[in-house]
Amino acid sequence: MSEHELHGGISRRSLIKSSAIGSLALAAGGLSLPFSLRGAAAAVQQAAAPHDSVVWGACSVNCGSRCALRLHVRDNEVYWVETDNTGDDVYGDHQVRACLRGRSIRRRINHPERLNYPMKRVGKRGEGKFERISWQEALDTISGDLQRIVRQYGNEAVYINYSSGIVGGNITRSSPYASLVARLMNCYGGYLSHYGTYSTAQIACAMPYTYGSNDGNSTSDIENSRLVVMFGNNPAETRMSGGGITYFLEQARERSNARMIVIDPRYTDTAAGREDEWVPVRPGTDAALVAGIAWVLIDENLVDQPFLDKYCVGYDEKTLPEGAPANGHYKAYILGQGDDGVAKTPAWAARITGVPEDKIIQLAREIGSTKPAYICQGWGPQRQANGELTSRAIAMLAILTGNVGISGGNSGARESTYTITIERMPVLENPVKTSISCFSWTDAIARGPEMTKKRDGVRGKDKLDVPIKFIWNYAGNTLTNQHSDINKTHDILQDDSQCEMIVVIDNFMTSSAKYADILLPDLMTVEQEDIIPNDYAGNMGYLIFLQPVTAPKFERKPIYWIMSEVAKRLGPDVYQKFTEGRTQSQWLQHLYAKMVAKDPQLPAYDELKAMGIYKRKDPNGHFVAYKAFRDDPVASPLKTPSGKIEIYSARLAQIAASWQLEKDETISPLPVYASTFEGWDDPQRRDYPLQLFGFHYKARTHSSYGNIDVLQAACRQEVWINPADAARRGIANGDMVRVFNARGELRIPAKVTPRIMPGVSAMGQGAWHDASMGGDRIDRGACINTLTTHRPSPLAKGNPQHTNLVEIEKV
Ligand SMILES: Nc1nc2c(c(=O)[nH]1)N[C@H]1C(S)=C(S)[C@@H](COP(=O)(O)OP(=O)(O)OC[C@H]3O[C@@H](n4cnc5c(=O)[nH]c(N)nc54)[C@H](O)[C@@H]3O)O[C@H]1N2
Ligand SMILES: Nc1nc2c(c(=O)[nH]1)N[C@H]1C(S)=C(S)[C@@H](COP(=O)(O)OP(=O)(O)OC[C@H]3O[C@@H](n4cnc5c(=O)[nH]c(N)nc54)[C@H](O)[C@@H]3O)O[C@H]1N2
Ligand code: SF4
Ligand SMILES: [Mo]
Repeated sequence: MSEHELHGGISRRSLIKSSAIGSLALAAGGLSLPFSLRGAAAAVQQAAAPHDSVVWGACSVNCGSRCALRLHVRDNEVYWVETDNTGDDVYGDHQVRACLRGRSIRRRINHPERLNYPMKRVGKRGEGKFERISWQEALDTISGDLQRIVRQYGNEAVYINYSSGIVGGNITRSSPYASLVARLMNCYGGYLSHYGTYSTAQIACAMPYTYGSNDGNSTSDIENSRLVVMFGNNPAETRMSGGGITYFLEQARERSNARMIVIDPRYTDTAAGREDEWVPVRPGTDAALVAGIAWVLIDENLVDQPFLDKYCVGYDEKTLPEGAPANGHYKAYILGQGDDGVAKTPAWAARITGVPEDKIIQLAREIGSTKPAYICQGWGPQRQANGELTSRAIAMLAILTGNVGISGGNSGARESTYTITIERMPVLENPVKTSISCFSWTDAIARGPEMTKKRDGVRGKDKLDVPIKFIWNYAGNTLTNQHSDINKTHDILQDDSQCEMIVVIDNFMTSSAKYADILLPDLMTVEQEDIIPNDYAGNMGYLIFLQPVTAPKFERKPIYWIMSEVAKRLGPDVYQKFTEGRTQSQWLQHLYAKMVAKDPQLPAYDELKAMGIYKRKDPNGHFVAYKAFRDDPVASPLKTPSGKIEIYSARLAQIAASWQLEKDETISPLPVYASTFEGWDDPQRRDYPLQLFGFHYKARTHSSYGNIDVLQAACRQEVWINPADAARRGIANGDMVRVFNARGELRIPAKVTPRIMPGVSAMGQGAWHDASMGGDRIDRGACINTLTTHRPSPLAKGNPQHTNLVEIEKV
């Protein structure tokens, strides 16, 4: 069920005034009737009860949105959930309405499988056998082991694993380098940190070589566009909040009448009848498509030559930097006058991408002649093994056509957003300067001291000195479920002579939690006081003031308390430095006071508390990326070494020449197309003929909400396969199939559909891994990371989790 289906049949006006029944029907949209009727009757009864209260909360999982919730509470229980009811229907002052997941949050809060007590592991690590212990014992064990490991191996042996369970506000926040765990470790000598994220490793690393940063125009600016071109971008599913992105796409397009072209191996929910054209492309080949389009743009004189001359480096000979080879410019690469001597004609591109030659020519003519054009990419294309090259290549379309830095145009990156000031709990400085890529921590356990700067991307040092011995895992499921190659990860983690201590702090017994030595039950964000800002929301920013929805239950504790208690055990100076003598609530007031000092327009603390949500429209209209540079490139240069757009990057040339790479890995100063391991042309396709990737799915936010029965029923876990591929294998829609490669096997029903191109398969990522690890290891939960690789991408050393080859057979 897409958000649009969810809102189907109920006008926006009636929603604002809706009673509990109205929004119940809305939340239950797509579910069976008896369920919603029963629920509605109960809601009416309870709504009349005199001692109910409505508490403001927010859904703070990492979906790139952030939604306001109004939680109805009675007898210390959440029994009903509504969403924002303030504001208008007009974008810029709209209601920030929760999606199907946020509306089901009471099922998470009250889930029978929530963690209630501290526990310690009793079986082998990963077996999931635990015994209840006291907080005293849990905290003593953690601090004792931490002290021992720091003494024995140094602070570099302590790692805070990537996690994104709470994209929170001032206090509750799980981002590893911004969380209270990081603050604690920085008070105690520091920790081995990481760079990059599982979300954007490749694009966030690569785009700055071109632009100095990775910015895009705000989606709301589409009202000034004539054409929208989306590469692997599916906001209808990945930005589901009423906060804005999808609606801006809708409303802004209504206003501007812009055509929309969706370039994606799947016919996405974002297309779903809204698109003017769907162009299916083989995963990992967008850069070849761009090169084919560029060839036509050059051949037919459709490039913006004055823009390229004035703002860019390396398009042709004229602006090629000193030291670059004479034929090293982009134009030579496209026309076949570069090193490879291959002209990137539409015929060449068609063979690689699967997009027909005449379609490539038609796309080039349309993109080259319709201005302004909002050319953007989601993060699917960059989550491939050659994603660094792909992300910069897609930006080339915006650059060649001069769409950068203007209203209605875009840089080729994903959307930017307007946000209001937020002052977060300061994490202090990490005394340890060494870092690894967020994806390479399993390597750092297994072969840490072998990892080097030039082969493995170690930063701050030429090589690691010690392996990881202690892991903090707070609000994350990337120990297993969300990290790659679960079977291999299991083998590394199960050996507790390697990593000696794993602390997991979560709300549920997740796949990762099963690998804890000490497992701690955290309060959820809605059970604590905090102020949370919007994530991606177009041109309206907002703050939500959450109040604890119920009193803490069982022995669940807030993270501030947990970390303060560990600090206490590490010494009075650590405790003092960590708390600065403030309680959680005093910290919140202190940080809010700083926000008001920076931004006097903000409401007073108590006023905000009463309002629940505070909204503000972007006073500048829309965000236009690199506008200052476009207006005056001399006064406002980019953050690249030349200050210009670097189509040819001398820094990348230097890295390419000095790093140790494998034969099938490419780093290039130009945004070229390069084939890669496990791509469409890998010889392994003989055994594993289907490309496979895991898209971000409406059923869950990664694994969060993955254990909610109504969501599982509404959005099933299934593998998409084209009818041609299915027929060849005797697979019918709904058949149970095995999906496998050399790394593992999972079981899942098939969705036979022309919505995916032949040769390619896909499933929602984030399903809960469910296998007998001591037995056959077949994953009946259908978590795609049973099949993905630990091998990182060449430049960012990031997660190429969308690059996989598999075979599918009927069970
Ligand atoms: N194959 C494949 N793998 C992927 C991806 C992919 O596309 N394909 N995507 C990657 C991306 S982009 C990301 S961002 C990562 C995300 O990976 P994770 O950051 O691991 O995200 P979640 O799976 O949502 O796990 C969040 C955890 O936080 C917990 N949590 C939620 N709220 C709270 C709270 O209030 N307190 C505490 N203590 N815990 C809480 C949840 O129970 C859950 O265990 O996955 C990556 N993995
Ligand atoms: N409902 C929901 N929303 C989410 C999340 C979630 O788990 N669930 N996760 C959130 C997070 S943390 C993140 S990082 C974002 C992720 O946002 P994205 O990374 O953009 O999401 P994906 O679904 O991985 O990829 C987007 C699209 O790229 C397509 N694609 C895959 N490979 C290629 C390729 O090689 N070329 C082209 N052209 N297209 C390709 C996929 O079919 C998909 O439609 O989403 C956020 N929003
Ligand atoms: S999952 Fe995301 S879009 Fe859905 S309610 Fe939560 S924050 Fe909003
Ligand atoms: Mo992400």
